[in-house]
Amino acid sequence: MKNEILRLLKKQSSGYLSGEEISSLLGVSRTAVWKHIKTLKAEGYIIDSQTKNGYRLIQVPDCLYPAEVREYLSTQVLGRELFYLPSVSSTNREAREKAEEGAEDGAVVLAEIQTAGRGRLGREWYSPAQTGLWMSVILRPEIVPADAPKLTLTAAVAVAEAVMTETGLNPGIKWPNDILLSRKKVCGILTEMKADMDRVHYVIVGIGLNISQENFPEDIRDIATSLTLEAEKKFNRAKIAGAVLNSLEKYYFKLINNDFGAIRNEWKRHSVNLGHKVSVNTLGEVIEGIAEDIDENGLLVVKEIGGSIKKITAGDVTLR
Ligand code: BTX
Repeated sequence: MKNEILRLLKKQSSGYLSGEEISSLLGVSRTAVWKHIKTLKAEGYIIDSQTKNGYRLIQVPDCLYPAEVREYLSTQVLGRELFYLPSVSSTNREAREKAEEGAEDGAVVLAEIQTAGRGRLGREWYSPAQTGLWMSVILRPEIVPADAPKLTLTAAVAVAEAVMTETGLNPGIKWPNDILLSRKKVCGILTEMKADMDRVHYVIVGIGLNISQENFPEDIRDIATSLTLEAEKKFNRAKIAGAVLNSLEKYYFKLINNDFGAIRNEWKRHSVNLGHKVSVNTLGEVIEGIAEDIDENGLLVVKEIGGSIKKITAGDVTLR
């Protein structure tokens, strides 16, 4: 009911809507309308109430409330189930719990702040309040575990496309999981999965996108950036969340319909690695050479100085 009232107020935002009109349109009492308006105000919606004219929505809060994100969603599967948390340790951790409890394919966990946001290999992900998109998507694709890394590349392409359409900026992708603007990291992706040898139970795709930070802590100041810093303007975070999910669904459907080729082409278009000298730190080994390609399984193909070809599943790439 609260969301229905919000929808009416948004439709009528150029003028006032009386409590009586709302109550007859929705078939609830005026007291119920008043109570829901009170809740909306407590959630940060600025609503002017006048005894004579009724209610008028003045401003929507910069929050990732499901009702706000849904306004921008045109998906069939992603975001059917949306879990919103004002604060969480890590949306990936929360998503894992939800997946264990049976959350469906495409369920999404969103938070305003993460108190223990995670990067790969136990690294930290800085996730301050109401400035970024801290989101995890639960996917249940019918793929073999060896194909799961493709999902990281799929998500990277999806985020790059959404950033491009929403901001006009031109992001680059650094294999496997960084989205860069001005050579600085604007987004990281953490893909985790639960699988048997021959079957994936679920994959959690965690996306951390810096949207409106105006500065960063000293230790990452030189390597991190946000959409606001790059474009010098503010963005509606719920709109960005919707755009990322729309784009992720588009490419996820390509992946499960065996069209990784299309994703790979897009990935290559955004790549900042290919054709360049790289140094790749894989667990226990450093490989140096030219990043030649990503193969049909999403592995990075590096031609070493001596000419031998190495295919890399996971690692950290430094551009030389
Ligand atoms: P990564 O291991 O590739 O990158 C982590 C490194 O990035 C850190 O060691 C630090 O140097 C740098 N860093 C930390 N925070 C930021 C930031 N906000 N912006 C730019 N650089 C930063 C990347 O791991 C994967 C990150 C995934 C984050 C999402 S948020 C939603 C979901 N929940 C969760 O706990 N993690 C994912």
